[in-house]
Amino acid sequence: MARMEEISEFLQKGRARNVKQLVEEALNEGTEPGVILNDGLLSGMAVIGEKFKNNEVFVPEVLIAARALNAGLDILRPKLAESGVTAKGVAVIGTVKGDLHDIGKNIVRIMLEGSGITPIDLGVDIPAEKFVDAALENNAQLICCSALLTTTMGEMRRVVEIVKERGLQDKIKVMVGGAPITQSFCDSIGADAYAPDAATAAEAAIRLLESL
Ligand code: B1M
Repeated sequence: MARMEEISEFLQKGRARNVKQLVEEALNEGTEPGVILNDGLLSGMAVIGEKFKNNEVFVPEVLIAARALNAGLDILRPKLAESGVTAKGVAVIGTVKGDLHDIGKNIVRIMLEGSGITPIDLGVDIPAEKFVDAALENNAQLICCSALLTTTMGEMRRVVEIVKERGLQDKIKVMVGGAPITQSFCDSIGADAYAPDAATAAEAAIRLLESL
């Protein structure tokens, strides 16, 4: 257990090399990959997520912790696949059509991955149809749309409409976020969840997956 705490601590400090080494050592000692994932890597990322939400750490610290998370995940991924540990779900994520802002979207993606969800990152300037097509192609249960411009947030309405037009609303949930987005905008377009920040987005994503 001390080893898991060490992994969590080093991840929070963004010490990628130490995280990688400790994950290798834990595997060599026979620790289950799922335990390393949940009690080491994801528990460390959860602490960062909570601190980010409370303004105790900022974007650079999150990105550095994410690099350490990825260093550990690189070692763990093949072992997780072998041991049958499955992700909590799959989410396609992107910034909507006409919008090139991706810093916040990238942090949300990191937090989703840090919560055990597999993110499929579509990038920026993504038309509504592409979100839905990509969700179907990747068997995703969640579509995550980010927008930073008041002029582009309308594209999110179109995503929700297409999900409904194709009768997918019981299989695919839509979450929206980004600086101009509010809960009342989310309600007005009929999206399933709004989150004001990346840590809340990861919590909301888990709740949406559990609701399916
Ligand atoms: Co732009 N820009 N920008 N910009 N830019 C804003 C958004 C703006 C508010 C600045 C201003 O005028 N004060 C303004 C929008 C005004 C409006 O629409 N009301 C603006 C504008 C006007 C523009 C251009 C039109 C400027 C121009 O060319 N005349 C242009 C548009 C280009 C385009 O997209 N088509 C433009 C361009 C750019 C840059 C390329 C220079 C750069 C983007 C670089 C990049 O992203 N790779 C840029 C930047 C950096 C900003 C500001 C300064 C910072 C945005 C940011 O990254 N914040 C921004 C001003 C501001 O917000 N203070 C501004 C940090 C990031 C961590 O926060 O993205 O909010 P944020 O994400 C948060 C939450 O919102 C939430 O979680 C994140 C982490 O907690 N969240 C989600 C985000 N997505 C979520 C999804 C979820 C849930 C939560 O669920 C799915």
